[in-house]
Amino acid sequence: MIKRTLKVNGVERVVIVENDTPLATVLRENLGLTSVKIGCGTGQCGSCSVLMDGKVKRTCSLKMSRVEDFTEILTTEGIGTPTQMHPIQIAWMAHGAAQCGFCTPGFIISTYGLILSNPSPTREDVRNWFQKHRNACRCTGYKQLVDATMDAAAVMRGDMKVEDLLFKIPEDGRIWGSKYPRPTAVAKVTGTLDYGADLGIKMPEGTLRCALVQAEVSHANILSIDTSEAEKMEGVFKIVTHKDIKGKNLITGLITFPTNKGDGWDRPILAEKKIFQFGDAIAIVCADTEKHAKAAAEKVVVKIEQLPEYMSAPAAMADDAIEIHPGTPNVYFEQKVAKGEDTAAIFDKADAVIEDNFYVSRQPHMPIEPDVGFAYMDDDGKLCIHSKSIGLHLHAAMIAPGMGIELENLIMVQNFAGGTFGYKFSPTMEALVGVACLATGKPVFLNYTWFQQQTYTGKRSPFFTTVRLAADSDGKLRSMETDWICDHGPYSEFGDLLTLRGAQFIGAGYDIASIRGKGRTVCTNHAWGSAFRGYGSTEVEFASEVLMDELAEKLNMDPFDLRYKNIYREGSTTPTGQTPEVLSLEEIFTQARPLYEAAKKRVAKKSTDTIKHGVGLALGVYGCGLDGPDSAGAEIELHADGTVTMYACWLDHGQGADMGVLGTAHETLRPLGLAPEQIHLVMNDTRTCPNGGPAGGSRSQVVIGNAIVATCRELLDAMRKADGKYRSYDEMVKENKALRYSGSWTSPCTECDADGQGSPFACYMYGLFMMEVAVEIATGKTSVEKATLVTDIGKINNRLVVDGQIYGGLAQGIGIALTEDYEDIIKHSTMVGAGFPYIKQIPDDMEIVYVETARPEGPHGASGVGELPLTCPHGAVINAIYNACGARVTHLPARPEKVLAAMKAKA
Ligand code: MCN
Ligand code: FES
Ligand code: FES
Repeated sequence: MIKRTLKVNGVERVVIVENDTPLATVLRENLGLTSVKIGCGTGQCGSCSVLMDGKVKRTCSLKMSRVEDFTEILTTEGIGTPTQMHPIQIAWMAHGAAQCGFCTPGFIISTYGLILSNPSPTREDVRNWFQKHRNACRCTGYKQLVDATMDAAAVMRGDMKVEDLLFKIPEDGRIWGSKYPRPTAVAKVTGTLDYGADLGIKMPEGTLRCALVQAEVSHANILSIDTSEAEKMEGVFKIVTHKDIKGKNLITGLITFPTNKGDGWDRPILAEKKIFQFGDAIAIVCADTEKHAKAAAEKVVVKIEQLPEYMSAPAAMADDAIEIHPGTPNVYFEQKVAKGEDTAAIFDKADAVIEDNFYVSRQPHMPIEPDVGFAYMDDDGKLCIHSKSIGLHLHAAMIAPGMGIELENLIMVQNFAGGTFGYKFSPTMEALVGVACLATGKPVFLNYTWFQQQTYTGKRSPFFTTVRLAADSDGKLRSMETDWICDHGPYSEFGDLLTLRGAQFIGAGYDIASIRGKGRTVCTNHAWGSAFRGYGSTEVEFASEVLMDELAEKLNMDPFDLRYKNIYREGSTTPTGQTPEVLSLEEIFTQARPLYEAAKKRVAKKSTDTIKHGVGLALGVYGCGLDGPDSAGAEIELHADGTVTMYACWLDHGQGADMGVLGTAHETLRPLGLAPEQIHLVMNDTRTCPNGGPAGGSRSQVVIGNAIVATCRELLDAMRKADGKYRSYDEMVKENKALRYSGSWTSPCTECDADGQGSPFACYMYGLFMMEVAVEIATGKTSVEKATLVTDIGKINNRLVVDGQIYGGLAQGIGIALTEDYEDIIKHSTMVGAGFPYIKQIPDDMEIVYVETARPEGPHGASGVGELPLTCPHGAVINAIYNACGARVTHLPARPEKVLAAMKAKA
């Protein structure tokens, strides 16, 4: 134990702590300064940054023994408060720089340190600073952070007025389509928003801290689990194993297609007989402190019989591979696509045929915030689980039978989430904390380390895709043949749905009358496949978009012209035979053409013998919704002061669900003339909010948005008088009118059939990506210098949000193209090891052009946006590399050695 006196945010504070406790933990747990976030925990993300004696320092691995007495420490709480914000915080809000907000306090402190040392930084100075201090952000693509820093510095120098950064409501009162800052922005920029780990440490006394006993191999039979030594360890309350679970001890994917050879009940909550992947949870140690829980977890002895580990689809498909789930073949689902005439005769007669095979890798989601959650029994005897879930009602149904609890006795709540990017479409720890709470009868709290986040949550499922295209000599596409394999890891949940995406999105955006193909879902022992932004489109559009460039070369056409010739026009249908809901690709290409011509000139001018520059294109299309009829509900209540409350489950990864609800409701309720702050939000709690469905498939703005419109209209209809004016609250009460209304919406869609044909989505998102790259000839090292997206996401609800969605998605596209992977379980278990893109890997020069075509089925004309920017940006990067240096990389990521090898192969 040591005593330290620290000068924290201007006040002397005494702490008595263990000398190996990290400063971050002391600031959070002893001093309650939870703006200091623990992300990676190993010095790689900057979310725990504070100023120490004026210098930016990461505190997660700084032991208290190394912190001197009277060190001056400044945290975000000490910079500004919600009622008195600092210009940096105001600038962060004005630029929409806090999405999930988890990295925000660390960035704000870092920015403060920068401006202290350099009051007039250039954009490059800012970028260098964030790079040097390892300030990592997974949501924003960094551009808005630099914009915010530049404005904050200008205000601090006196070159700009702080008022210029404050949002002003326009005269017509409309916030739809504006840059209104999201409702959670103030709490995010002041570090006062409580995430799961912040709530966890503030749980009542007696809350048990959990540590997992996890598999250290990827495939094995379990022979025995011995907890006897561990049970004797200090502070241990109980060690929960499969024996303590009252239910089926399985998580189900719920919806399994009828032709799926598995039944979907294949993921144990706690492993009993088999280990299916590295990290599988075997036991949960519940103890008084996290330290005690972890120490005891080390003492649990698990005896295993090692089985062959099938770490990729081809390995699991080999003739001699054993069934990973005995009784279910490793290839457990097939999806065909058959559109129009048979392809064989067309290919025989085609002027040009091109074929290639492609691999899109096991991209890790890498939110800065590791997975976290807790559970308790409430006073009504219901089990309440709080987590990062982006599908509360869905997850409740997936885990309740496994835990052995009736659905009506389970309440699910979403904590504010520090990014998920789709991994939380699958339940992760919900059932673990649930069974631990049921088995101990105590509140329990489980906080993953970043290593656990990386090794034991779902990943993007790698796809092996072969595409053949047949075209006329003038470039008109005639036919397409496809074959795709989805490596879905050991757990089947949604694997069939993901495989269907191959039928829906290979070749999307182009009018191809004849298509034949087949996809397969394969069980392997690598990380289980969970949703990842772009879900299927990222995996397969890469193949068709790179092949389009190969075809253009064969036909001696410009890749832009080849694409333009084939885009959806009057009479076109999608690969599933659906008529596109709007025809905006023509306009997108028209707007993109001059930008492309300018880019071609730019790269030609810049190329030298040692660094070659190139420009590449790729078309991205994705649907908004769950396949077929997709529904959501919402509720609204009118209050005595004339304000209203919207109740909605629009789950927030960090994308801006709060803004989504507010913007959509405010626009619909405009006849009432409410100010935005007169619309209160109650969100993301199954006890208080109706089922809005999961926040996947970029569906919320469209599907929940429409439910919100319907709900608000119910209220408006009830309030409207014969003369067209609206009743006050008092008049409503006097006339005995209800004060609470609900509404819902279901998309007018049909699911795809066995041939992959149908009209699965009411609204689509469209975009043409253009990437400009520089490739070092000696090393193959590629950097993206400019990213452009010309896009149609329908009418825009909030400009800060959609800009941020797009910059952030583009950054993840650059990541998957060049560096990101989770293949080597150990090497890729850290942010740096897995190729996390820091600011210098992402260009500051990002340009977005919006073509806002109103969607007939979209609320106020909006479509979705979330996944569009990650449909095919990587295709454009890869095409740009080829344009620069002739290296054709078809298997991602295009790390330098791969680019170099491709250059050599070409030579
Ligand atoms: N929006 C808008 N105007 C439009 C369309 C959308 O202003 N025309 C806004 C919406 O109000 C919402 C946001 O854009 O705030 C995204 O809307 P939408 O595309 O409907 O997507 P969801 O709200 O359903 O969000 C999910 C989507 C998905 S599937 C993933 S994965 C994802 C994403 O959004 N993960 C994210 N964006 C993310 N952003 C962050 N910061 N973190 C994640 O984990
Ligand atoms: Fe400290 Fe990541 S650098 S939590
Ligand atoms: Fe930076 Fe989410 S806003 S990590």
